[in-house]
Amino acid sequence: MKKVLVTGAAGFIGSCFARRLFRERDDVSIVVLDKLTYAGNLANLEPLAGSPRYRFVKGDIADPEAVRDAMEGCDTVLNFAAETHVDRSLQGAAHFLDTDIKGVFVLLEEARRIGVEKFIQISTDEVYGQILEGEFKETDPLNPRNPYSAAKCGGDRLAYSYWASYGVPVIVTRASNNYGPYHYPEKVIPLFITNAIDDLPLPLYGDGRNVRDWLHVEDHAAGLIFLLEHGKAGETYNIGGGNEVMNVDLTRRILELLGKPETLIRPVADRPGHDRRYALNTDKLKALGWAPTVAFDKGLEDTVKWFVEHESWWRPIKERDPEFKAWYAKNYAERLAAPQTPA
Ligand code: NAD
Ligand code: TDX
Repeated sequence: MKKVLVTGAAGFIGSCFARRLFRERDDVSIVVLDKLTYAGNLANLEPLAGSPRYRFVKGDIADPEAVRDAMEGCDTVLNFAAETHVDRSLQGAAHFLDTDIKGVFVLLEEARRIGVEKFIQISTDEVYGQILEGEFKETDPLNPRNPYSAAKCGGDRLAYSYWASYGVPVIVTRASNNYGPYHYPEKVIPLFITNAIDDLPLPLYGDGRNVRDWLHVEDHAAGLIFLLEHGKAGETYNIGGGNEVMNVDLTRRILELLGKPETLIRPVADRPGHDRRYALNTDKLKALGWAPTVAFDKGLEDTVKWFVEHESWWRPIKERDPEFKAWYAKNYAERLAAPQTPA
């Protein structure tokens, strides 16, 4: 039986991956290593709970002892664990450096020591920086523009260096913006859906014309499972949805799906260094035989429906978690008190 270590699997994408792998492969056992930061939620892993094919280890990927315990006997590692929110990194990057760089180092050292068969480092399209026209290819230069993406870039290249220097069988993946169920409500889609449900303002940064390329989280998870079998060590793969949407259009679609008025849109002060546009070329992955399947309109409709039907998942975070409330006040109070001209 294969034994796979999935770090950060109490979060949004890692939990989707773990649930999917667990569902699809009964010859695989899964060890989860997660620190349970504000973004980690064991409810996301409920379908695995109690199974003999699942073990949960609460711990930090930057802690060698926790990593040694969790990785014992594993042949495959997927590292999802990260500090992931750009806005938080702009207000303090220390945790980002600890987890997104040092944590990757600790995992790589242990993977090298025990000799794993595959190590997938989940990187991000943000390491390329912004692109105003065209699409980023895997061979393009990296030019991250905020502390989050700079830290992820460090982890991305450190992982590659363990392949180039020591032959650790590392694969790096760079995905575009994910969306779907269990998305922590600090990110734009879940924040705007849940605010709209409650008739709260939707704080749209700047002129609202920034573009993101949306990838359904189930497509991301499926792409990673595909790469477990077909990915080649030492290679980097872009995983994009091919769904470019301007933020203001995304916001309007969410309001339309919920039957809420556009007057809820509140243009607010921009994110500093706000990347204008991301777009990924995914020919390399397509040539291997894999492409995403979820059409954005359908994916967004289903995601809105999921949040409408799962208030019991997000209300405790938004209404009772003091950490979330403090973050919301810190990032939005001033912005919402001084709205900008409508987009
Ligand atoms: P998330 O914020 O929802 O979850 C992160 C998880 O990592 C949480 O469970 C948290 O408890 C855990 N964690 C954080 N620090 C840790 C540490 N030091 N040790 C152990 N566990 C720790 O994140 P997500 O959106 O699911 O992103 C997962 C990965 O995918 C990240 O590496 C992120 O950079 C990458 N990524 C995300 C997106 C996106 O759109 N969300 C796109 C491309 C790449
Ligand atoms: O309140 C908001 N208002 C707003 O206009 C928030 C939270 C965001 N935005 C804008 C900023 C971006 O242009 O929406 C867009 C998406 O923002 P986020 O959801 O914060 O995602 P982004 O910054 O694009 O980064 C995401 O994709 C790449 C993930 O959070 C990263 O972890 C991933 O690497």
